[in-house]
Amino acid sequence: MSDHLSTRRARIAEALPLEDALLLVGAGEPVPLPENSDQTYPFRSHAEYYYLAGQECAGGVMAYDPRDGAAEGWVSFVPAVTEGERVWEGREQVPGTPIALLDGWLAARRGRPVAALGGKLPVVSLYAPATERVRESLRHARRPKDDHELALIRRAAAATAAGYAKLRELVRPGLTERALQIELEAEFFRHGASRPGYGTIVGTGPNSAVLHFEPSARAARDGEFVLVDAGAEIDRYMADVTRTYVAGEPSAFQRDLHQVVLAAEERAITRCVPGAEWKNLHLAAAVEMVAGLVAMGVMQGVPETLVEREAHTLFFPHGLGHMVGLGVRDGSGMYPGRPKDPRASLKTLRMDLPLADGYVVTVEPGLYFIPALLNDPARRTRFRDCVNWPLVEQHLSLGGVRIEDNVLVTSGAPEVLTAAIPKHL
Ligand SMILES: [Mn+2]
Repeated sequence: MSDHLSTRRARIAEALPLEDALLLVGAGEPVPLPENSDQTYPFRSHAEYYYLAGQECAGGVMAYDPRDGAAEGWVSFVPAVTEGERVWEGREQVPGTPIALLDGWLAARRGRPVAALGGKLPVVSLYAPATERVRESLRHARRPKDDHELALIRRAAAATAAGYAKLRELVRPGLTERALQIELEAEFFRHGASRPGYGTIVGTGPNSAVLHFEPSARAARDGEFVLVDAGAEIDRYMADVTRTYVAGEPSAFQRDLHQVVLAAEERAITRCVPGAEWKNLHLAAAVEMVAGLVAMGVMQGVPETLVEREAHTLFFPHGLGHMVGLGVRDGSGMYPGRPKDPRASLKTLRMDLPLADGYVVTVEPGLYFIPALLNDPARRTRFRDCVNWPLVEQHLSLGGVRIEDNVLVTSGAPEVLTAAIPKHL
């Protein structure tokens, strides 16, 4: 086993509130396709397992007994490779202890509580009351990225940058969302990606206001926004980047909207320092973007008040960002033990914690003209005085702008891991 894994396991063992409980972390099992063929959905081991095992292994189980010590107490149980897997998939035996020995390992520790994390385990009726607390502690302990993880994220960011460099040259009227996706992903692969980290988003025109849009055969028309949100993945680690372009010549309104989002993004990045509360960064970005919309004549009123009233969610209906790395929502959520903040202005925020050295977060403010929100009669009534509705009517098919970078929090200045990807229109 490599050094970084033993160091990581020992560190995690010290961080978990197991007391005398055993820990089992399952990789999970492949999920068969519904038609009951011999095919499965693409398999990825549960992130909690992958983090500790350092390998993909369907059916694998990491076991830990605190009585055996933080370094020595770990056993990696793996299933035996089958002949079918050797023949059809060219698989080889994953290194580890045969999973047949797991029963004996458990039997020798009978009566001890068991915290079961990761994917579903092949062992039934395991439950320790502390399991949720252990899971929360593991999630929290995984938040600062170690050097091995950072190296992978940097490689993923470099492959992502290569894709965006190619994409930027191609964006023009007449190119379809699918064509842009193909060129972007091909470049990811050429630069070492194992796959795209998540479903690539390419939205032209009104589609750029659909937060998770799947690329279609629609071609960009002259003067339309083209929003691209994609990232390369290498060994399960990924980048998550968004850029918004215009096919052809941008209008003054598009330039202003892009500039408002860009300014908010760059200011939010400078605030990514240890101890900064994520929700405060989110609120500051919301106030700045609302101020920008007021300056553009789209909203009216005092920015802080508009945000307190939740009016920003008409145009900025998501959170400022999330953690990224081993998966596209790696370790996000609440600081351990912290309840959900009830403020209306924070309703769209799913991460609430102070930043710390080694965290990697996305910073991704956006402003969109989303007909499903802006045509809603209840919102039109509630925010009657907050919005220049006739102006909004003119831009209902404009789409939207999002700009997203991945930021490493350090004890010094924040490091933008995706800085090589130009942001201007
Ligand atoms: Mn993204």
